[in-house]
Amino acid sequence: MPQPPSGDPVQDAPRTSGPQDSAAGLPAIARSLDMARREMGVRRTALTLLNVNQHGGFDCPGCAWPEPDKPHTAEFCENGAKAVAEEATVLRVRPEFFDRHPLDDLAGRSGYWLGKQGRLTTPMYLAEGDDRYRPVSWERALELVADELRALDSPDEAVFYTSGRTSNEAAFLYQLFAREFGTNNLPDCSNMCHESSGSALGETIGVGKGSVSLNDLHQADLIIVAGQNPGTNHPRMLTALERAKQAGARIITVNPLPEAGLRRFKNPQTPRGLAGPGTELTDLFLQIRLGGDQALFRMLNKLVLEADQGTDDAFIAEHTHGFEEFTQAARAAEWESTLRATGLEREEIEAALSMVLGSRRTVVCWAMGLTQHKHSVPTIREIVNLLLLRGDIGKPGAGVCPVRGHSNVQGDRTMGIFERPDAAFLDALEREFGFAPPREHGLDTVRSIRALRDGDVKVFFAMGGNFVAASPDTAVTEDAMRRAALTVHVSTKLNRSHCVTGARALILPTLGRTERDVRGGREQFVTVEDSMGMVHASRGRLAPADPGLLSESAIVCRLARLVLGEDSATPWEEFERDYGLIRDRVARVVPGFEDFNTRVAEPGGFALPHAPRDERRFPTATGKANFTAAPVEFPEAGPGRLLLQTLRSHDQYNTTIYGLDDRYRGVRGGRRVVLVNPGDAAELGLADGSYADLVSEWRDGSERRAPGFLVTHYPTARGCAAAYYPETNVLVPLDSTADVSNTPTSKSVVIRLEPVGSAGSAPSS
Ligand SMILES: Nc1nc2c(c(=O)[nH]1)N[C@H]1C(S)=C(S)[C@@H](COP(=O)(O)OP(=O)(O)OC[C@H]3O[C@@H](n4cnc5c(=O)[nH]c(N)nc54)[C@H](O)[C@@H]3O)O[C@H]1N2
Ligand SMILES: Nc1nc2c(c(=O)[nH]1)N[C@H]1C(S)=C(S)[C@@H](COP(=O)(O)OP(=O)(O)OC[C@H]3O[C@@H](n4cnc5c(=O)[nH]c(N)nc54)[C@H](O)[C@@H]3O)O[C@H]1N2
Ligand SMILES: [Mo]
Repeated sequence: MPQPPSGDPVQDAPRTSGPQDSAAGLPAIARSLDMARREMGVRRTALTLLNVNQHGGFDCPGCAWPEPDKPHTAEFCENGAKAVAEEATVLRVRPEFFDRHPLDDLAGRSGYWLGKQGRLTTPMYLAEGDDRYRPVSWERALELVADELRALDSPDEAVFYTSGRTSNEAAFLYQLFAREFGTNNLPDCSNMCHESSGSALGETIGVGKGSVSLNDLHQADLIIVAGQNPGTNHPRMLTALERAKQAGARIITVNPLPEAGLRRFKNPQTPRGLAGPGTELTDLFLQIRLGGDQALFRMLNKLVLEADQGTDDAFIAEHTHGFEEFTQAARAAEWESTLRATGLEREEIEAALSMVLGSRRTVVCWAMGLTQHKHSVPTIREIVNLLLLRGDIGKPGAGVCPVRGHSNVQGDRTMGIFERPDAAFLDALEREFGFAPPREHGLDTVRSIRALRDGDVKVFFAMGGNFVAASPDTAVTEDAMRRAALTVHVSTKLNRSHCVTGARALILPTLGRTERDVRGGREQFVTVEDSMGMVHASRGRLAPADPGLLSESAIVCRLARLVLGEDSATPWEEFERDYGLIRDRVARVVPGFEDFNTRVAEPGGFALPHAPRDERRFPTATGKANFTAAPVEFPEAGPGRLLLQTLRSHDQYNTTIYGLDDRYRGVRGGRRVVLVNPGDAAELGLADGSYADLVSEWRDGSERRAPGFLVTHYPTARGCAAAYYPETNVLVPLDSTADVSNTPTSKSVVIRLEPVGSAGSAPSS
């Protein structure tokens, strides 16, 4: 019988042994079955894992990587299995739990411990001045929220956050409710994630989404994977890379770290992968310095311009704008600063160039390594410049591939979860629902934190996620949250955001992806959109974690009726009983969803239109694909300092910690580890196995500290350290954000390391 971990604070005592050079294989299966069995027991494990990503089953709550046309019987990946086990656990958090654990006690627990207690079952209320959460009925809980919302001086004093697991149906209702209530304050996890991709792509190609399908990847000549660790975060992408390689593709990896999954993949679906050597994936590894990518791509662009027949002149003439200005900027690139920015050798960049020139179809994939820097938007635009030069957008086997995080983060945006909606979307809402939506832009994540801090926002409502742990500048964010009058979280699992609350707080437990959702006497299904713009159905198979749970859609419908009352002409009650009616409305509001209910009934679903991909049409301000020519930037840490990136271990899902190992990087039993290049460590006098505090230095002179990290010598790029998120979020200054997208710069924080204790012994703090 599964049990939650006993002791806490969990002993964080990491041991390290250096990076592995292959990913997946048998250990991946062993590890995921082990976790699944501990959370779910044996029978439930089998029932659940067989339904992941099957037609007629549920969409994996892990990542947003698309399903192949014909899913393998066990369309299986280690971290998908862990995500499912985390949700489908048989452990429960019942009202008595909160009696044994008053707020003070919960606030002292690790995120790992909180998450391992099991699924939330009952609405819980923390009254002002009370020391613990107490059970409340759904009616009372929603009345409490409604009373507080109605008492606000302005709808803009409320913020409605979304994490990216919310279904299309729930997301559509949620944004509709917020806008009928009167605000565009709809920040989401995307603000901290791929916002830079959306900003850069919207401006340059006219659509803020990727332009490739899975088949394009399979057909590419060259795939560049920059700033991404698919072995851990998108394991099924390795299968696609393997298939592309078998068809003759070459792969360039651009990363400060030698990530195991990108080196060699042992596909657990094939005998060769299970027992044999697996497939070598990367042909050229560019071990770049943090934030050096814009300089790298600018130099490649200059070299492409200079090469004989390097550019697709017909494409450039017919489809693009701004070529002359860009050419001037690119020709000015010089080697000295490029090599300093990238930390690469000239020969390495020339090797990449010859692979680019030898490819007729290039795909560039990226994730957080490119999106979470000050200059992320110009970096991604520079990638677009390369693809435009080569005519590599809007043809098979080529294009841009931002690889999304949360399983429906892209769909949530499509459904209108966005603080800066465009006028056409609001016009469509107005026509369909007969109300005047607010036109003024709302608050994104960082601006919401500032507004909470400054007392301008009083109600914080979250549809999923773990806002205080995922956001930057933990101390500032937690103080800001404590200033709210009411904080509300619709959640499946306990997390830090339930422990750092406004004067009053509510936990509203909800159904997960894996569970049957029966409303109006009928089994409902929901839909999601993957990273490549495919929309398909998701049907839970398990009995709900508790019979009293409401779906996210039901919660929104009931709350909307209470808050909006007679003022709303929207049929909230009908929507709650029949999700098909929600889809009918989506079909009339969101372009590309015509005949939504019919088309989503097809196995595998349907593809959303994408003008650049489908017809080489670029719906930008100029009507063409735009070259851009931003000045090249790159971060520099200064003497005695390092640049720190904050990233994921192999045993976590964002702020949800599955376990304390990071197998591929050789870290076990703990998370407070900082990976440092041996050359840097020698210069700084930091022995392998010693301990140090990480101190971030921000330009206003302020300092932030994360104490007690195990210093681990590791082959990361010179000058560039790495440590896990969310333990290091305390180091990311709230005001350190990307230009244009306002995304926190989680991948370049200037730090110094202050040695503590003696080598080999953990500090007492
Ligand atoms: N199992 C699991 N799956 C997940 C998640 C999870 O936490 N666990 N999270 C989901 C979410 S929300 C997201 S957004 C994705 C995240 O997926 P990733 O972006 O792969 O996640 P990170 O761990 O942040 O890894 C960043 C990668 O970029 C590299 N990198 C960092 N800075 C730079 C740089 O300046 N230049 C270059 N070229 N590389 C750099 C790092 O070394 C690392 O390999 O994964 C999703 N899937
Ligand atoms: N320093 C640093 N900070 C980062 C990042 C980084 O790389 N470095 N990455 C950023 C990125 S890419 C992202 S996407 C954000 C993530 O930010 P969030 O999406 O806010 O955080 P998660 O940890 O994914 O949220 C986990 C919680 O979601 C709830 N949950 C899980 N499934 C469901 C569901 O089906 N419904 C509901 N209602 N709730 C559910 C559970 O209660 C769980 O505790 O963090 C960002 N923060
Ligand atoms: Mo993300």
